[in-house]
Amino acid sequence: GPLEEMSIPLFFGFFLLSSIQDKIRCTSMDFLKTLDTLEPFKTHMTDFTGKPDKEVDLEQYFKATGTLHCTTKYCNYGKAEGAKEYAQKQAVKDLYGSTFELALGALFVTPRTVGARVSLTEEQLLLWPDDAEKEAESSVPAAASLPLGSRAHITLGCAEGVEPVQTGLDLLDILALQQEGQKAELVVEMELGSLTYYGEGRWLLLLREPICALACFSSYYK
Ligand code: ACK
Repeated sequence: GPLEEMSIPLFFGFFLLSSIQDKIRCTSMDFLKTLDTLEPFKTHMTDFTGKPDKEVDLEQYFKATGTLHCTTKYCNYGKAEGAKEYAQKQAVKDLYGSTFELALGALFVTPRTVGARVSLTEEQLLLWPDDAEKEAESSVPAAASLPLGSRAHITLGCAEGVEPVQTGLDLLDILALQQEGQKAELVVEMELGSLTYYGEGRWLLLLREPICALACFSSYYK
């Protein structure tokens, strides 16, 4: 009945504890600030501006998107495909409210989004829907051939007019290029790690030291 549908949230996910949210926001800002000053980034600035000789301030370019989290299942209050089944999964019920250590292995930037890649553990993958990658196929054709959990991310910011769902698609797009073995156009060593350019404004920073973030598996209702 309608009451039952009401109890399904907008989405399930890992919600970062507030102290680590601040730390990650700072790291992300530092990264954007540094990226903005790098010659190789400036060379490809038109990916972001669309016009030559125009500068972009990445810190202003991306708008914050609220509380930092890693979505496991977007449910849209039960209207999304597989939402009810997910809410009833044993692992979801058993692990609801538990705290996990998320490993953030990379940061990535595109003209649409900035985000962090999350590398899920075996246990965390129990909470990952089987079709999360396949669902992205219409946007990223190679998505279904990527390993389970490839889409796991934290949205750190979106360009004007871009929805946060885009961040996971941008990540899959970059991982698909990596899998195809497309030679990266460029690699720059930074203090935080090595930065790779994949063309069309797509940059991925592989962190030298992954960021470990405590997060609570829970759900969000607007
Ligand atoms: O940044 P995100 O992972 O992208 O967190 C938000 C959250 O749900 C609330 O909007 C994500 N989201 C929105 N629509 C979808 C969708 N169709 N598939 C997967 N995730 C989605 C969004």
